[in-house]
Amino acid sequence: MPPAMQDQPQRAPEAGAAFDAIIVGAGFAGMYMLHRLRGLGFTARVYEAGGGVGGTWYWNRYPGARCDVESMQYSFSFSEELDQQWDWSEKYAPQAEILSYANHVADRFDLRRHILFDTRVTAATFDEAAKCWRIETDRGDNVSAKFCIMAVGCLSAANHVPFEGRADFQGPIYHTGEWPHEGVDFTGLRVGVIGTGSSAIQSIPIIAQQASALTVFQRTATYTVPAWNEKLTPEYRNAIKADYPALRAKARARPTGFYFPFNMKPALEATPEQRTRQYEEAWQRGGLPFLGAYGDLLFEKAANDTIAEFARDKIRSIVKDPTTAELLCPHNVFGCKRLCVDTGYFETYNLPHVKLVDVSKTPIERFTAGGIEVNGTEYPLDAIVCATGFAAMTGSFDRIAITGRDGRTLAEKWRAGPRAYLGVATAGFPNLFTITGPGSPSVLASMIQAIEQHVDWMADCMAHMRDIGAATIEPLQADEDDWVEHVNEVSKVSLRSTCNSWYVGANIPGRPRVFMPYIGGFPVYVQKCNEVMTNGFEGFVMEGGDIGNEMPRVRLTERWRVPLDIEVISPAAVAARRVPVV
Ligand code: N01
Repeated sequence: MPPAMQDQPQRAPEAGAAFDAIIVGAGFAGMYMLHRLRGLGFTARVYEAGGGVGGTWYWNRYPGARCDVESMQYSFSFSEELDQQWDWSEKYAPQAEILSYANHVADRFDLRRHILFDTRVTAATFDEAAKCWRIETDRGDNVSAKFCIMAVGCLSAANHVPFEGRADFQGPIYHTGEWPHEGVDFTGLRVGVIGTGSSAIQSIPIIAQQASALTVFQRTATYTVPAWNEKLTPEYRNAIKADYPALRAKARARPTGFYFPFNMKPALEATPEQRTRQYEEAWQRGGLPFLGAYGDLLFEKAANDTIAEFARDKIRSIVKDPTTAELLCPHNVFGCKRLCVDTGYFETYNLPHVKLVDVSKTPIERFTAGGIEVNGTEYPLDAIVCATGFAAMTGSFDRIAITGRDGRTLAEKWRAGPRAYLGVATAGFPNLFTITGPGSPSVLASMIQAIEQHVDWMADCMAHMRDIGAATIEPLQADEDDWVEHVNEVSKVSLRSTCNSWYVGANIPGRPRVFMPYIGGFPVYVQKCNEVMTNGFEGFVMEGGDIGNEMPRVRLTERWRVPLDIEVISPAAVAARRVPVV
């Protein structure tokens, strides 16, 4: 059972209350939405399944959890005072510090009194007669609101693989995304880790320091780049704070929504020696910006092959046992699955008590009372860590019974893959907003920037509806279809669409294969959202107001009107300029 659910404080269910908005989730998205709506004079209630704010950073407390976007950019940008007063201690902040930041934001902006914790929304139903959403929770709450805002996160629904014999295992089984709050001491234990994605790669080196034996079950080898994490000096922080808005503006003009230097030149025009030098320099800088070594890496397979081979050579040079090294060498497209960022991951396999088990051809057969069985061999274990990821992008929606017009459920509508206009709303579900929803840059941009841009746009939209007395807004089916088609088309220009990643839902059997985030680049997307708004919410239909007489007053969205840096990216498409989206 997830930790926060064990000890829920008693409270009477809330019945019959009516709000302007219900917000589902109190991660960074829910908190910022609440802040904006309160600022505009709307009433709002937030329901949060966890016992505190922070979302991803509340749940993912596994050893070594930290951000892979640099801390100075992985933070809210809406408050210059907050930017100036908060000090990040490391280049990549650890989970505990990011959670402290979330708590600081909640206190500083007086958010908590509008949030009900330890409460999971179970159903949201659109009432066509009253033109409002009726919301139910697992604590018996039954309330209504004009708007229902899903701030449920892109990577929040843990993937609990139904391994045979799971119940037989006598030791504890953990999932990295639902880590016990009191922490886990693996000292002297034989530990098994299933998976080699970002969560595994961060936790394996730390677990190996405690465990007496560590067995890693790998289905797909992973590319990972060293973080070279370090303490931030006051001089470094002050240099950024001296002109923080400039860094924020540069970040917004980038396809990723965060700033790092990248080289537009194609890898294929460089000599092998030049490439090696370039990759080595980029490797020494480390982190996700490694993918910015050349401009064509995610567009040309031959270019990608060169960086992939460089990365494999790195693995071979670090891992001493040649058989283990070869097993750790990925052979898929570099950066196709989300690139990982590590501290001492490959080095961990040089430790005598760490073993790698390949489950790519012979999958995990079953859990037994004393371990895990693969290909007829039992690996004895005292504890198992499932670093098996999430039902990405749509998994959190699946956990709520969402019913729109004519009794149609979102689950039915999204059965063959999610469909949403701009990733913010979906036809047939009036006044339902989806922060960083499928079809928006979301996980391909720096999440907090993507969240802020969505929230500002949605808050402006809601304020405009109030200005003109509109009762509902929802996308037109044709515009939604065009956008979904565009998201799909753009994804094809990137090699990213070619492998079995969670971006396409392929990490979980039975999910439809659809490239879910928008890969066209953050500024291109922002420009589209801005145009839609200034054209009077083009592609949406509003009901019940003095529609057409008053153009939207752009309030919060104004700060996202960053001129596109055409040296870096043109509105035509990322594909045309071959700009990396890491
Ligand atoms: O999950 P994943 P994650 N048998 O899906 C394996 C973000 N994040 O939690 O690749 C055996 O990447 C699966 O194998 P395969 C980040 O965006 C960020 O690690 O499907 N293995 C894979 O190796 C990241 O991408 C940060 O073949 C099985 C692993 O489990 C996203 O969250 C930190 C299996 C799952 O990897 C998700 O990362 C952490 C099975 N039946 C996470 N089923 C930072 O900011 C699955 N696997 C640094």
